[in-house]
Amino acid sequence: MFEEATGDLTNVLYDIALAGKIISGYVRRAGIVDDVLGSAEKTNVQGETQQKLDVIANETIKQAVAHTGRICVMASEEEDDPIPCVSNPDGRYVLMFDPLDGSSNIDVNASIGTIFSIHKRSEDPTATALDHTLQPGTNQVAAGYIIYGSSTVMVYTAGQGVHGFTLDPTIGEFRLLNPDVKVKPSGKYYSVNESNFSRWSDGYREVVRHLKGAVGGPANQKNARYIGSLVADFHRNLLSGGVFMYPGDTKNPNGKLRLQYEANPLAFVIEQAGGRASNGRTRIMDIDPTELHQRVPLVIGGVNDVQFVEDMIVATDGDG
Ligand code: P6P
Repeated sequence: MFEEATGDLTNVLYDIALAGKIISGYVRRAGIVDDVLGSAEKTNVQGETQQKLDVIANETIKQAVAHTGRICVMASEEEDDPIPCVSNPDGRYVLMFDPLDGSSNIDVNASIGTIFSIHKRSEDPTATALDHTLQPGTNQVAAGYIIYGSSTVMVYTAGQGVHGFTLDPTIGEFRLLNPDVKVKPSGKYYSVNESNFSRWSDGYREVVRHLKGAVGGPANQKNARYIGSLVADFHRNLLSGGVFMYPGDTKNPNGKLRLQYEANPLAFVIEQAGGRASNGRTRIMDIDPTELHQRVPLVIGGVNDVQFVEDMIVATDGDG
């Protein structure tokens, strides 16, 4: 199933796939069985209200990998600090994840997803649990996501292309139905929350004016699609072509999305699919992280679409 990965890494991906099957089961039963929908009445480190499925997904992934001996440290969007896997502090890999991205869409039955990023442990013998997680995206050995939509699909890369597996519920296995996925250099969609327009830089405003055909005529015009669930917006653009943006703005200069377990894993996937990911100026995977939950502006999609956005930002806002 994961022929490009080798050794323990293959098994880590199987561990994540198992967690994905379990989470998929909960998502599919949400609303039918009690204690799955609605708020968990708790707030996470991001200051966001946790949904019950956030907590279920987070615990499911932790339980799937904590005692395998393959992971030395885990880090989750739902956890304040990195979690050392005490069962085997010498585990070769580090797993960072957003257990259920887009959870505000759970109760309205819109697609949601799990995003994961895998690094090798730091070679520094004095590395702390946090040190193992603060590695740049270029150090990732594998990354991907599981989207719980009309079907459950796992998309991953281990550095040899991007491969899509669809969960076949009749056999309870992920089947390779979409090998070697490539993103169009320029696609038909643009995805951004335009309600933030008034807080954007002039550069992002000019980009969106072109993408909606308000200036520049039909040359750069695209269809607007924004689900408000990163994994769903990304997956559509990966398969159909397009560009997703979550800019920084006057209220949130670094935007909303997190570098280590949202932007970096999707950046690895899009680059392996022939696309590009930046913060509007700098390649996402080249950014040296300073905090586990740090946020980063994100422009991600086909290489020509992302280049168009970057060129417009520099031309309008200057070299920054
Ligand atoms: P906004 C979901 O909460 C999420 O983290 C991403 O999945 C999504 O792309 C983004 O936030 C949506 O944020 O501010 O547009 O509602």
